[in-house]
Amino acid sequence: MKNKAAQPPHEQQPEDTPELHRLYADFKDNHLNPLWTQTANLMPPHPKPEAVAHVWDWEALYKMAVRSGDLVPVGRGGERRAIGLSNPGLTGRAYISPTLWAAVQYLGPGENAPEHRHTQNAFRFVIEGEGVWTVVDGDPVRMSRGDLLLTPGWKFHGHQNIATEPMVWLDGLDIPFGKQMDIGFFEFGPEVVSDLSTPDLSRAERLWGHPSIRPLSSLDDEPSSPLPAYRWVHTDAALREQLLLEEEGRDVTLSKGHAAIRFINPTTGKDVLPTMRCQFHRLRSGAKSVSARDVGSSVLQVFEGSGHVTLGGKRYDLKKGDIFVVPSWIEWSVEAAVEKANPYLDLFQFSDAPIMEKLNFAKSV
Ligand code: 1HN
Repeated sequence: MKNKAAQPPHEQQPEDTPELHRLYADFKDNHLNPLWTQTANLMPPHPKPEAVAHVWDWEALYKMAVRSGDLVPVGRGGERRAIGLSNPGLTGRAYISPTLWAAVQYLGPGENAPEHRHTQNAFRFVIEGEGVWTVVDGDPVRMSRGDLLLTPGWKFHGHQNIATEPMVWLDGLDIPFGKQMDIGFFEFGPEVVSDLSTPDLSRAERLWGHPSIRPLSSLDDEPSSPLPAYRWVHTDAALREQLLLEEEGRDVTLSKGHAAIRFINPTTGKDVLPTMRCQFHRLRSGAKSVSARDVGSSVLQVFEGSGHVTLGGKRYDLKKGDIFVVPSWIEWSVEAAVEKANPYLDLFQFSDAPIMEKLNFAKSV
């Protein structure tokens, strides 16, 4: 290799000769690929994601979900009427980031999504509507506005809508990560959900849904939360009280006017799922979050209110239901609009932070 001292090391390349061409052709024929032609790409000085920042408009998503409801049956084979959000930088794949899958799922009145199970972890977040029960390992779990519902890996799950209205919600899964790692197993369950009852609370919530209390019959740590539903009444109260305490002069918020919570697995105090972190943010009218930059990717959905997000220096308007992705190492912050109708900007967030932390790749500034 010629040593051109004036160039940075990663730009040093060999002299272009016929022998070199023959060597490269032999590499190709023998399924080899030399590092020196792609060092800068494989090892950039900081993360340079292929995924790009992007905002999806809820109104447009909702209308297309309704059209899918008219045209596409839900049942065995396709399994779910879920429309994946495809990052414009990850073309051809329904991946919102290299690790995360986000979709809007539509279930019409009276419809039933058959039971199945897979290794991949999943959750649902309900932006509006009611009348759907998701049956997780035989336990019917009510889905209502503002609720976070968990479907940890390998638990059977199906959904039924008993209402006269359709319901649309956000699905989050670790599908891209699982696909890259080749970890996936999948099995069909019953075509109709195994328990058609519609209790207000699932059995697992009756067992696990009491603040900081656990049953003595289950003292072992579990990798995923045994609590299948995190109810809006609790989320809302936790956020409201943070802001009230702040008003009373207590230093309990992330920054002025920015309340935030993490949903946790009651057996460990850690994240609800092994691969995904779920959090919720509330910004008081006019408040702005501290600018953040993290290794790993995040997806957020506006639950209520409006404002804007600054992603990599570009400003995007946000209104109810809009979904945006924050790729790795992209600087971002959100700001709540000053509007009469809504005193807050409420945002649901999920990320791959548990993966980054477990593998010791997490980094934030
Ligand atoms: C799945 O099981 C659901 O259960 C939603 O609602 C989306 C995307 C890919 C693979 C499985 C669900 C999914 C999924």
